[in-house]
Parts: sequence; structure tokens; C-alpha cells
Amino acid sequence: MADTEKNFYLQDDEAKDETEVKNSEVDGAVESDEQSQVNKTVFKLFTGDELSFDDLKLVTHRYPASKVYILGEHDSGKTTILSTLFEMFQFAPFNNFHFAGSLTQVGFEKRCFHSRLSSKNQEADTARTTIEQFRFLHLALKFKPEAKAANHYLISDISGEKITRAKNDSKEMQDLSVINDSVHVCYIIDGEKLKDIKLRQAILTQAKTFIRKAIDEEVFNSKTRLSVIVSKWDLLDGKKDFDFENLIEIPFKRDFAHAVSEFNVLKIAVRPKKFNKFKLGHGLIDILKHWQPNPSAPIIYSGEASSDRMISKI
Ligand SMILES: Nc1nc2c(ncn2[C@@H]2O[C@H](COP(=O)(O)OP(=O)(O)O)[C@@H](O)[C@H]2O)c(=O)[nH]1
Ligand SMILES: [Mg+2]
Repeated sequence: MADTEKNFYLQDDEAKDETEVKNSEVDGAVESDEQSQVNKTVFKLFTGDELSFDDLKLVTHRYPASKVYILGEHDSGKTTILSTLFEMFQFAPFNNFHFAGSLTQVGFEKRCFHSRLSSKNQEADTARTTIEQFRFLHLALKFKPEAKAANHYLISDISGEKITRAKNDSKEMQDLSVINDSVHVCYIIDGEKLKDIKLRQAILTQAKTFIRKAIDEEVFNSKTRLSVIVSKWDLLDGKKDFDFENLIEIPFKRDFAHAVSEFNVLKIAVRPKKFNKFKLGHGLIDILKHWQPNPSAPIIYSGEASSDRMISKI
């Protein structure tokens, strides 16, 4: 058995049964498009790799799942957020959040590999977010260890190039309208670029232009819970010429808070270059807080109420 085949839920007995049922359904019959899609999805889950939009059905059919979108320009730190989040759960609960499994462990591990290389400035192009479609990673969390049911999240990033184009192009922005059904949207501003006083205004304008366009095109709307997040805070902290309140907090709140249901600004340093002041994962907890169950938060759900038995076996 290949190592990557370990731990995935399609290997436990119930899941095998399901694969057999699906196969028997198509025995002797010409495979319909829908069945073909289901079978492809079953295979994807088996590999544990990231999921496309079409692949989400098998997760959302079993579990109520909330979608989280991480948006930002190229190199702003999106992939690092995903990989560090996964790493934080490897050994112990992270604050009060308990890891309850992932159906896309390989997808997470690929991102972790990329992040370890790129933080050492080594070539790591393979796992870059170059695909111009949303790809999802699945994460199940429990807010209390004894909780029966986990909360299921489908977390997505998208290539920075797409975000760059969408801010000046209505058609490109419309492609992002799927994020309407999210529980939380993170817009990441690259802290490293804000450090450069010559680049700073351009970077802030870039972020404001994107958010304004997203509001104008109703990609962000009165249901959106939006966090504007300055990444790589370890590189900005202590810089006297960087006034977070006046450069970010006040103007972004003034311009955008009225258009969305929740708005806040955060500073994170999830993979600091030096670990003296900031620890690995700094600020992640502030992001996770926005994923906690909220009665008005949309939940994608397309199936019978399901137990968490299978996920807890992972
Ligand atoms: N100093 C510092 N660098 C970071 C931090 N987070 C990410 N980076 C670096 O920023 C670069 C781009 O990160 P990546 O996640 O690939 O960006 P993406 O293109 O938005 O997915 C990588 O070299 C990371 O190591 C951080 O908290 N502090
Ligand atoms: Mg990336």
C-alpha cells in the first residue's frame, strides 16, 4: 500500500462499501456524466488532494461545510496561511481548536512542502497558487475535544494574478462571485511590500481598488464577513514610519465596513523569519475566531444529517 493511501477515509470499511455501491451502480450500464463525475470525485478523495468546485459535492453531501476564501496578490502569503494552519494542528490542539481530520491531507502537505522551501528562499514553484480557479482544502475542527460533531471547512486560495486582474476588470471580478456563500473572506495585504516606503501607497491603493470593485460588483455584499489582513507583520513591527491605525485601520473601516456584515483588520506573522518576538502561526487564532459557528453564517449543505464517525477515524 502506498504511503499516501494511508489515513484516508475511503479506506475504512464504510467508505469501501460506498465505493462498491457506486461501482455496482454503473455495472453493465453506460456511465452517465453525473456518475462519471462522482467516480472522479471518489478517486480524488482517495488521493487526498485539493478539490475543485465540482469535487465539493462528496464533502458537502456528507457534512455541513462552511467555505472560507483567502484572497490576495501574488506572494502576499496566502499559501503560507493554509500550510501553517495545518502544521499547527499536527502535534497538539491549537488554543481551543482541535483538529478532527482532513479529507485533503495530501493537498495540505504539498502546501507545507512549498512553504518550507520558499521560507528558505529555495525554488518551490510546483505548489504555487497558479491555477486560476478556486481549489479547496478540507479541514474539520472541534471547538471542544468532547464535542460530538466537528465543524467542517472548505478553505480556498486562488492565484494572485487573478486577483490583480479582477480589480480592474468586471468580467474577471464576476468570476469571483462564487465567494458569496462564504462564512469568512480574508483579503491579505503583503506586509513585506508595505515596509518599502516607495511601494507603500501603491500597495494600499491596490488593496482598496480590489475591495471597492468587489463591493461595486456585489462580490462582497451585506452578508460578507471580511477581514483585511496585513501579513508578515514580523517585518513591519517596530517600524516607526508605519502607522497601522492611520494607514490601514481607520481608512479601510471608513471606506468599507458599511458595505459588509462584519469587518475587521488583523496583523499576522504566521511564518516569521525570526522566532524571537513572533512564534509560528502568530495571528492565526484571530482568523479562526471568525469561523466559529454563527447563526446567520451561510452553511452549504446538500445531504442527510450525517455523523462524524468517519471523519474521526482519519
Ligand atoms: N517574514 C515573513 N515571511 C512570510 C510570512 N508568511 C509568508 N512569508 C513568505 O512570503 C512568501 C510568499 O508566501 P506565499 O504563501 O507563497 O504567497 P502566495 O503567493 O500569496 O501564496 C514566502 O517566501 C513566504 O515564506 C511571515 O509571516 N513572515
Ligand atoms: Mg500561493
